[in-house]
Amino acid sequence: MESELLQKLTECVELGKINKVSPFPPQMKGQDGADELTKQALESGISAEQVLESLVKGMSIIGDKFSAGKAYVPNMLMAAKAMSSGMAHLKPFFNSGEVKRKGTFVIGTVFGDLHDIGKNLVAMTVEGAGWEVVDLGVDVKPDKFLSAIEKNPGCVIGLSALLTTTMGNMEMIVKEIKSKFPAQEILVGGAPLSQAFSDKIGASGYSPSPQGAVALLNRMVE
Ligand code: B1M
Repeated sequence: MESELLQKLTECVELGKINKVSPFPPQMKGQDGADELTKQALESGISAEQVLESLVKGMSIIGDKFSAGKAYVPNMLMAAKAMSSGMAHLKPFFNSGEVKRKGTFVIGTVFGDLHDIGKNLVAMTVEGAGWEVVDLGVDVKPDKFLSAIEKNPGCVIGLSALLTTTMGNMEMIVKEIKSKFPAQEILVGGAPLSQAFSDKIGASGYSPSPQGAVALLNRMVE
């Protein structure tokens, strides 16, 4: 029963089934979508981590299909919408309820890049770990990061990039920030990145996962 529900959840993300009233995909008309199934899974006692894993699995399947030419941009978009509808129910589970904040983390997806699911997951996890999070959204240009640093002295900056083509924009942002604020801490992450790339562009740290980002942040305030 549990695995059936989680499997259905993965399928909803893969096929872009947002909720019951969503007409897409036509073969799933009238069926529960990621919205309802995530709620049901959590209510039935399945852990938030397991639910998240099933949602991410759906994204990974659609990504592989896209790579193989078997799915298209609108399919990825619908999958992202389905995933976001599920993630909305997960948000409270990521919040530990801690009142005192450890610091401020300003995060954004670099300019030229519209992918926000991973960035949102990092934001949620960091917030749940007791940090104040300022989310600048997607397609964020250097100026916006610079003014966020001025508004939030002592903050840590987080940069996310999902495209190999926007890794260069990340480098440009790090360069601009460092030229104005040489001591600014900057964390970077995103699927195409690596520790070597992070070192090359002069970021303070790289993490492939939200949990790793939390560990790096906590180490900065220990
Ligand atoms: Co895009 N897309 N996409 N896409 N898309 C990828 C990334 C791609 C790998 C698909 C593929 O070819 N298999 C490919 C990139 C290839 C490359 O550059 N190497 C790709 C492409 C090519 C494109 C377009 C160019 C397609 C086109 O138009 N021809 C276009 C670009 C648009 C743009 O940004 N300018 C495009 C568009 C889109 C949509 C808008 C349709 C949609 C995004 C919607 C949205 O985000 N709201 C989309 C999607 C959904 C994907 C896939 C399928 C899923 C991405 C995702 O959400 N993954 C993706 C294929 C894939 O990943 N399998 C793909 C799930 C998410 C939880 O993981 O984002 O990796 P991820 O985040 C992880 C870690 O990376 C890390 O933690 C997260 C949680 O574990 N992390 C950090 C991320 N940021 C971090 C920051 C940190 C620390 C960790 O510290 C600061």
